[in-house]
Amino acid sequence: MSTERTLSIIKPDAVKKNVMAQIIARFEAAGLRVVATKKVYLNAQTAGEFYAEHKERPFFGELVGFMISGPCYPLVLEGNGAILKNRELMGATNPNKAEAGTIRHDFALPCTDLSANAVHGSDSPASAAREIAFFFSAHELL
Ligand code: FUP
Repeated sequence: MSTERTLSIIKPDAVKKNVMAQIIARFEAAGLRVVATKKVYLNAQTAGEFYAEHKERPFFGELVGFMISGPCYPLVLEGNGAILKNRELMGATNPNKAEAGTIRHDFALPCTDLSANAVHGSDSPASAAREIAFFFSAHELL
């Protein structure tokens, strides 16, 4: 496994629950380093652009509405095999199906709105590159 960078987002539900530090502690305990972060208020345009791949899906409107319901914190994580490691730490998309000990199980339950699943994580090297560049400029990543 090589050193990789991936994008995580601490989503508005986790920010509201005040569990950001606990989530970041999970990344650090797993050997991932926070290279950059910032507070972001997405709007309908930027949230729609970020999730453009889901534009035709029935949940798109709900997902965008949720992502603009409060601030979120995108994070660039770096470490050995960071993309897969982050996905494992997150757990299944649906928190009701996520294994105990994963972020989504531990911080997104009870969950009725699937969009409110605590974190986002890039799912491939191509997504990671696109998503990191979506939020961060080169000089923020030095
Ligand atoms: P994930 O990579 O696990 O975040 O999941 P996806 O990229 O498939 O989905 C992006 C977001 O859309 C998820 F965080 C939650 C939301 N979603 C729904 O609301 N309903 C669905 O059926 C699937 C995803």
